[in-house]
Amino acid sequence: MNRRELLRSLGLSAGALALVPNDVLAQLVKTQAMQKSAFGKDFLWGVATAAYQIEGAHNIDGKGPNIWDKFSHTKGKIKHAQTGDVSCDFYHSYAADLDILKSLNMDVFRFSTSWSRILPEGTGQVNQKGIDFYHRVIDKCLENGIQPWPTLYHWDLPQALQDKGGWMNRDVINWFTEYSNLLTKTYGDKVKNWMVLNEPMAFSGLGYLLGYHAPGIRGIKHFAAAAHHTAMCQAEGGRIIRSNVKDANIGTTFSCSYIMPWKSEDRDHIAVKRWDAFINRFYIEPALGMGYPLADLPFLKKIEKFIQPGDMEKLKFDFDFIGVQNYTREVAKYMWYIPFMKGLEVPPKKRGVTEVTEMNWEVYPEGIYEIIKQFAAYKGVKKIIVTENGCAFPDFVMNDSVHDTNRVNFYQRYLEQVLRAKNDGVNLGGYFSWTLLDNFEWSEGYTPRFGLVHVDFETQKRTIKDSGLWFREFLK
Ligand code: IFM
Repeated sequence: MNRRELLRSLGLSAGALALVPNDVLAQLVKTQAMQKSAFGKDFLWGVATAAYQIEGAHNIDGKGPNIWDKFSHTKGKIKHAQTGDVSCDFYHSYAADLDILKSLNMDVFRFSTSWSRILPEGTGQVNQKGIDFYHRVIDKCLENGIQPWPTLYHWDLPQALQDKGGWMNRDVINWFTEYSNLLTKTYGDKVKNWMVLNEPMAFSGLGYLLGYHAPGIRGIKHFAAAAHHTAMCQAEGGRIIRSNVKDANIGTTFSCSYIMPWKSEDRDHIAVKRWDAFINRFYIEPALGMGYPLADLPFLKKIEKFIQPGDMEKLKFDFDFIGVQNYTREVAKYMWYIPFMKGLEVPPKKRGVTEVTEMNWEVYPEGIYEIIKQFAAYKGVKKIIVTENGCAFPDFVMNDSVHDTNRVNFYQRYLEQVLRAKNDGVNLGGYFSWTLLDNFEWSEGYTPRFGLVHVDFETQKRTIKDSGLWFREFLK
């Protein structure tokens, strides 16, 4: 491929291409040679999204408040005091946005349903307007030839349930059962691909251990309770989908990162082991019947207090696929004085790494290869789908274009590594980019832009970025 062909395929102007450094250009040329066909004809391509991050419409048509509505309206919790009240207004613009998705030649729209839009109080009274909204989204996907892939829970617990203790209250298993039954019975005729939870470690760890995310609770005791009930719901959700949806393809997703030692010292390996048990192994192993990895996490023995007779059996579920969600790698260093973990993840800056995203996450494409291999090595994992991967960079609209060369480069390099894992024999079924639209990035507000499509939050104007155009060409 020569410069001119590259320019055409990326949708870049000659001026913009001239600004691209030579090594980046060489990589672009190399990865442009990568063909969609190399991934196989059944490999699925899609985008992933989440209700609270895109929908807006936070208090209309009967929706009840959720923990993110409350948290984002609490002073000091979100950068620049931003909220998801309006966000991308996907609630109103879903049809046009799904037309954009179709134009990018994607197969799959991964989205989550807002629990409190459907059950404003979390249980009991059903909000028909909420039910109707997801019917419209699903129907529009089907009309556009896109497969709808819902996730039952992506972090937005109804506030009414949080007022009763939320994930810390064992009753959440019954609440989640009611919600999951309602969803799968309502949409199960048209929707066959389902995911139970989005990144349980992220929402339980950030929300109930560190307090950095909603509902802003801190402490190991709270985390231990929330974590066990989350793991119980993970399996229970799988069983509910299985019993209500004929021919369902059922998965759940995990945030995960390949972890390397700071130096190759034994002590750093101890830190790696601990962090790996915590951020990568903690939720998948009970689902596979291996129990919690407490031998490597002695401080989490507290969880045993919440385990009732019969629970260990109920934690298991035979998922059809496992969703791997990867953004970066981690480097762990032993530090005896750090409570519980006896070590820390060393931030990229401290390691002299300069290639980072707006989230300050290191760009390390080999990490996705390693973590896919790690998850694929579990006996009992039948198939892996990359259900999220992406990056935030500052983007600027110029003449109706966004030349996000760094993001194009990111995707190409990560995809090369996904292909490498597939070529090694991993049963890899698909790749979903995070994400379609710039959106509300939780406590970081709207500054980190992850989308393939730029959103002007003042006007709601959409501009397909060069990365979106690259996918359009690649998937053609
Ligand atoms: O925006 C989040 C998403 O909600 C869950 N996975 C990681 C993304 C980027 O931080």
